[in-house]
Amino acid sequence: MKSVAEINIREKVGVETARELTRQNKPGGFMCVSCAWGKPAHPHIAEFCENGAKATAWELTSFRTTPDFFTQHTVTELRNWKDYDLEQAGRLTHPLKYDANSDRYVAVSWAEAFADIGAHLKTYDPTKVVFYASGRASLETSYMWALMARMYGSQNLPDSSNMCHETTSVGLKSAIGSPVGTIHLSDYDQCDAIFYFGQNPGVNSPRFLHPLRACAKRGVEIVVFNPLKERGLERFTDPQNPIEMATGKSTPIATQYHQVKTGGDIAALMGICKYVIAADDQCQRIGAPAILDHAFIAEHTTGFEAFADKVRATGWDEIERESGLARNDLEAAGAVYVKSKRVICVYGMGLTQHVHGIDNLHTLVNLMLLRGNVGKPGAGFGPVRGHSNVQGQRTVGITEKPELAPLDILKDLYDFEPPREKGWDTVAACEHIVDGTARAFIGLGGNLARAVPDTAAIEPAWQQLDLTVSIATKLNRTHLLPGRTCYLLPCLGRIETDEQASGPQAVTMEDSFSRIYGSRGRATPAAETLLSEPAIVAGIAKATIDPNPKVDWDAWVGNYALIRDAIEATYPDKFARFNERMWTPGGFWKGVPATHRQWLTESGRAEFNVPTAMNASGFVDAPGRFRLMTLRSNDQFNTTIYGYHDRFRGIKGTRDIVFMNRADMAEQGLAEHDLVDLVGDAGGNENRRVAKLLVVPYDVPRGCLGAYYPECNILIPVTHKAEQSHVPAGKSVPVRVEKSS
Ligand SMILES: Nc1nc2c(c(=O)[nH]1)N[C@H]1C(S)=C(S)[C@@H](COP(=O)(O)OP(=O)(O)OC[C@H]3O[C@@H](n4cnc5c(=O)[nH]c(N)nc54)[C@H](O)[C@@H]3O)O[C@H]1N2
Ligand SMILES: Nc1nc2c(c(=O)[nH]1)N[C@H]1C(S)=C(S)[C@@H](COP(=O)(O)OP(=O)(O)OC[C@H]3O[C@@H](n4cnc5c(=O)[nH]c(N)nc54)[C@H](O)[C@@H]3O)O[C@H]1N2
Ligand SMILES: [Mo]
Repeated sequence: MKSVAEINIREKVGVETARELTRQNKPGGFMCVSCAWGKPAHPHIAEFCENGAKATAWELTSFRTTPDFFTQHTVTELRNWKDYDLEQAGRLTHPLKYDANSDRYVAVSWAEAFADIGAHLKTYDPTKVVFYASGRASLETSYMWALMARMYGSQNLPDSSNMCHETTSVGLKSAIGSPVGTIHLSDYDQCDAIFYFGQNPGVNSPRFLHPLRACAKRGVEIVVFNPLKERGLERFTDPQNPIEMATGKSTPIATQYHQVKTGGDIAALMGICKYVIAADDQCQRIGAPAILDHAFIAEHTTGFEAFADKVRATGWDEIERESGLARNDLEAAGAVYVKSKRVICVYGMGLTQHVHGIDNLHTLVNLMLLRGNVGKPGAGFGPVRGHSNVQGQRTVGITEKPELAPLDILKDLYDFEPPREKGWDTVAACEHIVDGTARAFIGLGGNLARAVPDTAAIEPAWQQLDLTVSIATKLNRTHLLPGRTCYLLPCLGRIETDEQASGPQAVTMEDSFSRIYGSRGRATPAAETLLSEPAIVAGIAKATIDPNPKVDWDAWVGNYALIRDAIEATYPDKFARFNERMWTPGGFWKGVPATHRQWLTESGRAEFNVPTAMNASGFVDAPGRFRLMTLRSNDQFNTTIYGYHDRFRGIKGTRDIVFMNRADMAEQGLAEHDLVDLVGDAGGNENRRVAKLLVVPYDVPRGCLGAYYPECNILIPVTHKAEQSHVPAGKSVPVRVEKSS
């Protein structure tokens, strides 16, 4: 509460914000612009969390970044500002063009901006243009975005998912045939156990703490695997419960907390599986009831024998070494798994952002398949998604993978020839920006140049692009890397009234549970000069693509219900009666086949996979080489820095820190509050360095370090990415620690 009050005062928000908070995540209200956690049909009186309230205040701030701001500050000067200060300047108000002579952004008219962007785009090979989306824009905008790119001739449609849960999209798809989570919010009312890997709910999805607390009170076993003791997983004081707040009482959450080594989850999971399979072997020998669900395995899966053989052949010494956990502890986790009838597994970036992230997921799937823990109530996969509509953007066609888009339907509906070749994902886009093949970058939200790895190589290359266009609400570092021609186009936020020809508009999005709902903004727009995201996309599209009688961009902008009709026509199975169902309390479900044990895999069955590695980090340990996890503080939303505290981890007033085990500190000759540099240690000519971080002794496993994203992105080679999914491997980056000079 205190933290929310602080930001409300700092942002000088008015009564309007207080009013909007009462509508946050409620049927008929607006859906939070922060994370993608589910919106219950029967919400709490205040169905928002600390960080959701911060996100609302951040959007409804009374500060403005006007053209006058840019007469006072050159772009070169602004490049020395911190991420925090850039966004703190407030909401962007006018369309802007970069003027190289004065090194400033100057106001232009919307018409001029669209015409010039279109004129440029027409001169490029479309396959050399990047259309990035950051996961927040609505389904309506996202559908138009993907259609625009394809009509123009580009399948380069990376989105933030490429840095995030793409490992889920690839790993779950190959193993169970559905690329997304399989549970409903209501499954948390029915599970007996939760296995919880590498996700930080207290910070990144705080409304999850309510169902977690309810589970804890019900006696559900919550078994956590995380190198750090995250406060939200240890205990929860409910800010909406007056007794808990007044007495400081809290509910313990985790029943077991295993501080796995960063990148050690494959080994930990193998250990649990080893216990479970050994217990089943033993039951078979003595004729006791089986522990594995052999009927499920026989009917629904393939590859069990090979996996079981691998598990039996893997020794406890290897498992202990690679996971950093003791056999006893893993057996205790295995015992919970064995006695639980309905298990949910939850995970986040701690599993996806590793070189062997796919093996992380596959081994997790293996564990769940052993006892048929998918496709029944109270059991299944609960990946916690990031941006509020990141999953939905993929659902409506923002993807670089041609096989995931209904290209033939688009061709029929709109009478054009969609590109068929694979486009660039985020890492490929970065590589092509660095090697000079990319000509232009068009960004729908986000702060890509700051969110990606290898920022020192990216930044100069970015400015060599022929055209850079960003659609944004606030100024960020990506905007300060202008290409030869550069536009910054300010848009309405989701919480604001969006008035169009047919009246005020609503939009839709999809959450982590594949549920889709409407969202209506009512706050006064930050400036009268702003356009909505659909209007900006239409403006660029009309200036770039030859008129097509089948696509009436203006009609769509005038009435978003028509865009939803188009989405329904393109995806009739998922979006039947879209306009009618969008106001269903709790959302309508798009359908996930694995939930009904329908496996859309190559074999038509759920697949056991033998992991290809035991260490997910993708590099070998060596003396002095650490595994760095890049982390989010409690005071940030990705590259948006709300402040310099990380309350739950005891950090105040700075982000320039590194968490380190005391024994490692001693070995490195370091004392508390020494300053150190982190230096890339991926081999070769390493000159990646982050200087002068304060060493904070912390309860992390030996050999592991924690420090903040995005400041540490400079340390991650662009080639250090997950196999297959290409998610940058930000959770185990090889680094050395040097005393600062
Ligand atoms: N307030 C707020 N909310 C957010 C965001 C935000 O920045 N701020 N970001 C949004 C986005 S886009 C996303 S994707 C999500 C991200 O939410 P999370 O998935 O929670 O992501 P992180 O905070 O990066 O890291 C998650 C956890 O992984 C643990 N971890 C690191 N390495 C390993 C490992 O090898 N094994 C295991 N088991 N654990 C490990 C870390 O200790 C940390 O607790 O949150 C979304 N919500
Ligand atoms: N090292 C490391 N790197 C990481 C991660 C990590 O854990 N470690 N996490 C990765 C993950 S999971 C993700 S999702 C990416 C995030 O990467 P991005 O999604 O690219 O970055 P954000 O910081 O979320 O984008 C913030 C900007 O979005 C704009 N914005 C905000 N609201 C709106 C809106 O309504 N409309 C529009 N058009 N713009 C808006 C604002 O201008 C703001 O400055 O970073 C990835 N990078
Ligand atoms: Mo994300």
